[in-house]
Amino acid sequence: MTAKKNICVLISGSGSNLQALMDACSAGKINGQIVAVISNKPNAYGLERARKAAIATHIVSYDDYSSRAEYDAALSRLIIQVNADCIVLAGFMRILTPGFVDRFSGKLLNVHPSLLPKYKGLNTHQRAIDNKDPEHGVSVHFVTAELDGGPVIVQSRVPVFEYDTAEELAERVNEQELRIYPLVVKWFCDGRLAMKDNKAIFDDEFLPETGYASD
Ligand code: NHR
Ligand code: GAR
Repeated sequence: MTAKKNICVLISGSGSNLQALMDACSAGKINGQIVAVISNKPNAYGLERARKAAIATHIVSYDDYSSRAEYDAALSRLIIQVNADCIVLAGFMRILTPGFVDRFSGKLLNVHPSLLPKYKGLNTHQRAIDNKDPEHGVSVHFVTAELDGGPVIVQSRVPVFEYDTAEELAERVNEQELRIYPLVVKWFCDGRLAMKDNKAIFDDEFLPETGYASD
């Protein structure tokens, strides 16, 4: 068994994905430890969750920096300081600069609430409803400079029902997030995942564009 990987989680909100990761780490399901939780929002509920688990928390607020480059430089310093092997975006709402993304390339993961390449960006649930999509879902992907455009590792699908509200659909998607994100982080910490030529590699094989076939 190799040494535990150091995981740094970036959040902006409630932190349900963070909670699932903390639970999986403390249950020994992931060969890693969460060494820091960073939020851009001082009152994110996820910070409370981390404090309860005695995990170090940091707030890096936009308001304290005059440019995206300076903001990302502060974020980089923290990540280097905690010696992170893996940087997990879990509901983090701030677009990262290409410089930042390049520096940590292959170590940055994100959970995005859509079946990428559909619905990059925000308001994904409402867009799926408005388009009358029969299904929707979630993607875990490597982060690259192209927003929500990095290679997909795993997707999970949910049905969209006729009278769904965006909130109901988000809830259904979130249940899937809490299942697949810890699994992907486990794979990463086991050294089974990598990124090369803008493609995801799992157990030394390139994954298809929709990621690992989990259906
Ligand atoms: N950064 C890069 N370079 N590449 C990605 O793929 C990224 C990223 C940063 C965050 C998460 C993403 C999502 O899963 C993510 C992926 C925020 C926005 C956004 O528009 C878009 C996508 C994502 C996160 N943010 C606004 C901004 O100006 C702020 C919105 C707000 O504060 O509410 O940064 O969906
Ligand atoms: C998750 O549903 C995640 O997919 C989404 O925010 C939620 C965070 O929930 N991410 C984005 O919209 C990124 N732009 P959480 O804070 O409870 O983990």
